[in-house]
Amino acid sequence: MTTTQVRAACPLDCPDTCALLVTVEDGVATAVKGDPDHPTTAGVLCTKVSRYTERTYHEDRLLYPLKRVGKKGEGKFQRISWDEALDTIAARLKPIAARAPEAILPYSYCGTMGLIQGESMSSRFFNKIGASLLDRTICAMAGATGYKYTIGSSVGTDMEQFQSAKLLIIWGGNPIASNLHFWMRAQEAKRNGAKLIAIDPYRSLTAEKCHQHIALLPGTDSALALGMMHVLIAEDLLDHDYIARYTLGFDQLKERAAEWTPERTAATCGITVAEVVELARLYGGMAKTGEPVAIRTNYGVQRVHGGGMAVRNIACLPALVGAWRHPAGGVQLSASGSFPTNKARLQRTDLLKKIPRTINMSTIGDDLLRPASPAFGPAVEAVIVYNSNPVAVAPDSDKVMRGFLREDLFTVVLEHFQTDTADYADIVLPATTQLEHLDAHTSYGHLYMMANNPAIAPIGEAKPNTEIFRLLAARMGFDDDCFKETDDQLASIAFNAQDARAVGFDWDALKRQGWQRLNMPAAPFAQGGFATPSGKCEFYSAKMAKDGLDPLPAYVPPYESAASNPALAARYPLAMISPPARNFLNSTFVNVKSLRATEGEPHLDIHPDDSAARGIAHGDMVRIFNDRGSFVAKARVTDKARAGLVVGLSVWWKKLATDGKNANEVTSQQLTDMGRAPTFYDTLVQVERVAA
Ligand SMILES: Nc1nc2c(c(=O)[nH]1)N[C@H]1C(S)=C(S)[C@@H](COP(=O)(O)OP(=O)(O)OC[C@H]3O[C@@H](n4cnc5c(=O)[nH]c(N)nc54)[C@H](O)[C@@H]3O)O[C@H]1N2
Ligand SMILES: Nc1nc2c(c(=O)[nH]1)N[C@H]1C(S)=C(S)[C@@H](COP(=O)(O)OP(=O)(O)OC[C@H]3O[C@@H](n4cnc5c(=O)[nH]c(N)nc54)[C@H](O)[C@@H]3O)O[C@H]1N2
Ligand SMILES: [Mo]
Repeated sequence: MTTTQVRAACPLDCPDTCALLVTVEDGVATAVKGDPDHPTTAGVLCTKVSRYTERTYHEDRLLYPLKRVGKKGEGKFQRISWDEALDTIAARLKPIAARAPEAILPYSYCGTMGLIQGESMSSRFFNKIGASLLDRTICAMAGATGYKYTIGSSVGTDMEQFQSAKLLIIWGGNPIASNLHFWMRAQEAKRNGAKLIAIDPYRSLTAEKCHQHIALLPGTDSALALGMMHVLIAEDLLDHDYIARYTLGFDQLKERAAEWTPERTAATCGITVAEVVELARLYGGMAKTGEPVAIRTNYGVQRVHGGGMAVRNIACLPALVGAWRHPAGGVQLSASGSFPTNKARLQRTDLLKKIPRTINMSTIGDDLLRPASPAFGPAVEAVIVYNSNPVAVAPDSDKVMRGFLREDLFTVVLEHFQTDTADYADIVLPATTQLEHLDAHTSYGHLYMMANNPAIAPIGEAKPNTEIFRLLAARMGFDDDCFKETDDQLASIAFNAQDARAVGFDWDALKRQGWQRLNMPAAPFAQGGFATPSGKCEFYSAKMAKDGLDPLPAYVPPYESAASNPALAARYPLAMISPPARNFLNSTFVNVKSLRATEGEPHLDIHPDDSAARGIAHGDMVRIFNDRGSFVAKARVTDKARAGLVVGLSVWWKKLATDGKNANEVTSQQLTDMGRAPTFYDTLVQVERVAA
């Protein structure tokens, strides 16, 4: 028997981007372990990825191209050859491409975060056609935009420093589930005497383990940050030197923050005055004595109307107290802006003859149903889905489903499994998993460039996304050289070796080593250097004013809450959030039996007061509904959900739920204040017991 160890990287949409060691015995991957030498992975993997071979060799893997023989959504398919699949697709796309190329739409997200199997050959293909561009907003765009206005780019506290913080505010994140290696460092900080505070409407696994949990109303984080600013300024818990040198607009901010008394803040957030005041005193007070105070904010705060503003306001706090002076101080939302990637070269944006229209992936429900019009352009006639499962994950799911049901829509899905979305495809193409293909990775949680070597041969007739788009390009008659580049050639230009941060990047070396740290300073903004127009942390943003936004930190209330929409709340009195379940990665892994067994079935966490008022007992099946739709789940009566809030951990495969539906039946297509992103956690519902 020959046994080898292959260096790989986790492809999942998670900040941790772990370095993997894959054991291969006689061509079969038998184990996936975390690389003990990689500083952030430290030999530890989450349960999901330690089961990655179970997913790769799953009996339901798609092994051959398929064509649909039943009705859309029914899930009846028949095996066909690659030739037939590619010919069918090219025959359908060619006339559309000649007549109205924007009627062709790619739909993809982060099933893999790889630079190569993500958007490289696929973008070249769609750019050559002149297809509609896809605005990839579904996850992080609100927060990224708010952060950018304030800090300049997605650069923040280095995750390798958090263990030295003395105060750690975990703001809108559940790292035990979704950022495990940060949590390991948070625990180290705790052992070293740090205080941990969670700000989250739900007592998540993480909030449960922090010293303090502030359970504010969803969508009110921007108000809490303003209230903290009020106290920091009123009690002079400020770093005047840092403010004078490295920030812009303090005087205007002071006026704005004056409006946010602790009383007003507490009333808006649904918490106590003491919680507001003590949080600010602790944060400012510790910073004043030179202790590192850090904020790990995450995407949970920005899936609401004011999501951009929430992140912006939070991102102002470290500059007020000078927390950036310390490597373990500051704030991290995402590290993605640290990486000098060569996206334009990988994606060949120069192939575009003109700039096509852009379709927002977060409103795919409406846009698939939209007829041609001068404002919209042609109706969507063909959609090619890869690295994503929109029928399960996109908001306002009934509309998404109705869009994909359109008889005149030609749908191709590249997948590992027959997902909810694949059920609506005309042609399904089997794609390789991370163990079967090559890739290069950035991270949004740490600062290492990563390489993924293929460990095993493709299973069945599966092919990498890149190869599928190469073959499609040939069928379409595209003979540009860029469609002949191999995955290795693509990976060799993934990072810009001329950039000081990636100096010495060499693909062959990276493949051998698995990972290489970027050259980044330990404390990125100790001496300012923000990538904003002024080079400062912008409390006042002229760019925001130009973009039609309030140039100062402000409070943008939720679309759907008791305070902002009492008429709606009279009918649908409960706020619903649907954050990630620990054993799934969005909708990935829901079909892996051992992981689904741990999550059990779709649940709804509901406070005892709210369940009692509705005659709901623990374990009852309940229907969660609003004007957009409904889904069924099993009630868990628990005070983990504050009164007035219900929580349905997500994202379930619809077809694995008893009613064939999931939480996105009730979420809306309303967009955030910045970044045109979805508002999954800005949803009012009513809940009722389902008759047995
Ligand atoms: N196990 C697992 N890991 C994942 C994922 C997964 O599905 N499963 N998904 C990955 C992806 S794509 C992403 S984007 C990240 C997401 O990462 P995060 O956004 O950090 O997601 P969670 O860790 O679930 O944390 C969200 C938390 O925000 C809380 N929350 C909801 N609304 C509000 C609010 O208005 N204010 C505040 N303060 N908190 C709120 C929720 O209760 C939840 O505990 O995780 C990634 N990692
Ligand atoms: N209600 C609710 N909805 C949500 C969220 C929420 O918190 N609540 N979170 C939102 C967030 S943060 C995000 S990021 C989105 C995520 O939405 P998606 O990006 O759609 O993520 P997944 O559901 O994991 O689906 C990814 C799919 O890509 C496939 N895939 C993986 N690797 C490859 C590959 O190499 N090739 C091909 N062809 N396919 C591959 C997987 O099999 C999987 O089916 O969901 C959003 N939806
Ligand atoms: Mo995400």
